[in-house]
Amino acid sequence: MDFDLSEELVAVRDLARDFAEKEIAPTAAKDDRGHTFRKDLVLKMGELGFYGCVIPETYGGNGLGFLALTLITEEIALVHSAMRVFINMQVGPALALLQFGTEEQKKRLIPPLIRGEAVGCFAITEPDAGSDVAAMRAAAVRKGDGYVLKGTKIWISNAPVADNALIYAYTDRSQKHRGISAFYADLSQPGVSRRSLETLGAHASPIGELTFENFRVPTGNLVGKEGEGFKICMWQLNHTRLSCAAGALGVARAAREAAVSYANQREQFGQKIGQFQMNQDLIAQMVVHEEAARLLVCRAAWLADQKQPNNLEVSMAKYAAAESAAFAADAALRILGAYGYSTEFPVERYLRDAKSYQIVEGSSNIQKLIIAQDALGYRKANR
Ligand code: GRA
Repeated sequence: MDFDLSEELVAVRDLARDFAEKEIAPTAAKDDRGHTFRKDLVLKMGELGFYGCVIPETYGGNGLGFLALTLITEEIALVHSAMRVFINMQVGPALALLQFGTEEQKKRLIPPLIRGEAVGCFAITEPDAGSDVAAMRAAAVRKGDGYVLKGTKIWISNAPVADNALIYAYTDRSQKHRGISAFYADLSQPGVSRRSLETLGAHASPIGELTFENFRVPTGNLVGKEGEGFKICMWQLNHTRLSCAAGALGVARAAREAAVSYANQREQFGQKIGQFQMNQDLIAQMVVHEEAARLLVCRAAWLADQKQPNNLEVSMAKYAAAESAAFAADAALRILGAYGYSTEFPVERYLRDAKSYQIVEGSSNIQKLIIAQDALGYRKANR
């Protein structure tokens, strides 16, 4: 076992760190307050090859791998968590196309995603279908050389700004989850309406609703076969969950660093507040939860790079990292007191952003369900 990163991975991590410090940090607070969509940063991350890590060179990627992608995601989220969401919105659809698309689709659709030119998103969740994906109601009916889609998707990251979307909809409801299909759609076509939504955190990551009414998707944009949508969705989520876990690590680290720095400066009752054991208790827990989560993220990413099944490991990593981010941000706020609660410091943003990780890409409860059912022998997570 080797815990050292290769020179190549260190270089990738340092590139992402440098980019985040120079290009994201200076306006992070302003972008958060202004709910600003930074298309320029989406493009720059594309130029730097961040979305191409898990895509082969043939389709515009660089093939550096999943470990590289998690290192990049952590560095971006450390500085501004909302900015790492763009990674998943570009990489999630690109990966689904890479795994399930035709050669023609891969050549046509992956490179613009990887360059950041076509802003992507994926549309799974509906008003009555969150954790229970198969409860979705969106339906696609075959008509001539295309499909006509109808339905509403909600809480879709990038919905207000995306050029394209990977949409999941039923083509045959009688087949239950085996009747769901996946479509890669051009959102500039008629039949789409969008509504922006506001959330507690991740303000610079636009989110909203997509409603489809008489929305045509050509047959050439069906991804995989009819009825393969649920499988594609689960496969895709397994990969975007991993990047999401790495994002949570970034927030956990940001909160821990802010807490340690403050505890080493702030004096009360004649000594640095780091000297108080109640604060040491919080800091010790932050350090251990974050480091344990990082090892789980690294193992899950390493397995992906070895092309080994890793659903169980991804669920463990996502659960541990999301909880560690939420714990660390809450603890940092306690340590910083009024300064933590103040909008003049970033800790309140860390707390708002951290909470998202317990919900998105499969809630903490869904990850626990996957882990426990595997442990109990009810349902194998790695299949
Ligand atoms: O029997 P079968 O051949 O039909 O196959 C079953 C199973 O083997 C079928 O699906 C297959 N399957 C999988 N195949 C490959 C299940 N899981 C996988 C997998 N990982 N890989 C049905 O299986 P089932 O277990 O009976 O399904 P279920 O009980 O309906 O659902 C399982 C589960 C609850 C885990 C699933 O629905 C789930 O993961 N729900 C969470 C949904 C979720 O994560 N939503 C995320 C929304 S997108 C988002 O949050 C964007 C955020 C962006 C960002 O911030 O990054």
